[in-house]
Amino acid sequence: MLGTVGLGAAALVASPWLRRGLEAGLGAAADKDPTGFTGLLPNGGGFRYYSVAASVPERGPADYRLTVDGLVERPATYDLDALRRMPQSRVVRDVQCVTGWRVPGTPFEGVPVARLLDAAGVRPEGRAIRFSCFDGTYTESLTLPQARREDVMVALRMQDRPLSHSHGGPARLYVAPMYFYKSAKWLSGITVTGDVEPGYWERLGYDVDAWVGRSNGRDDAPTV
Ligand SMILES: Nc1nc2c(c(=O)[nH]1)N[C@H]1C(S)=C(S)[C@@H](COP(=O)(O)O)O[C@H]1N2
Ligand SMILES: [Mo]
Repeated sequence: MLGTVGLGAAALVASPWLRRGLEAGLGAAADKDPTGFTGLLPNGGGFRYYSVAASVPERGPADYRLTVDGLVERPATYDLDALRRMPQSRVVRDVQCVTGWRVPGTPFEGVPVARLLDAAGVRPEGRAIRFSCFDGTYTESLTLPQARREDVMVALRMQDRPLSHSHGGPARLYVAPMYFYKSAKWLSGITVTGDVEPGYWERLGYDVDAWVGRSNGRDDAPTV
């Protein structure tokens, strides 16, 4: 298996798109890693803390809300209790950041995005999803078939604990088969759209279809 540093360096050399993204990211935040790395989490078990927003308000059971809207029959707003009452699924995979670091065998639990889309009733013209965040800045996107995968969820728990604020709690998107930048933290909105609208890092050159091992200039075997 390639070392994580080697993976990052290979991608940097291989992909002009990625290089452009890195340069743009560096311009936007010269004191940070290009994907928003601001420091190792204490006791983070290998996780790094990423946020492109300087500060993010804390939200909990009293004031957290997730809206599902856009091209749907029945727009809805969920609070944390409502999400917790829905059937939860559990996925255990390696977390893989596009810059190379990895956290093996990490359990995530939450509500599959497919369940929320079914509840809302996607209209025939709905083809993609835009995810938004209460940090006010970050966005992500998936095609409808990607969002409907069983390993794509609104995660409420990670490593058998409620998701902490620094990891995007109380609820983040978790897209198991893709690089971790797809897993938008502090999730506040799921909007069904007609076309894919590239997310925050994707406008800076990262791949929209961010399959682990098969995107961003990599052709190594998938790790999931
Ligand atoms: N809202 C938001 N979500 C985000 C990011 C971010 O900056 N803001 N960074 C992404 C990137 S690049 C990674 S690697 C992971 C990091 O998650 P962690 O902070 O829980 O380790 O979050 C992803 N989701
Ligand atoms: Mo990342």
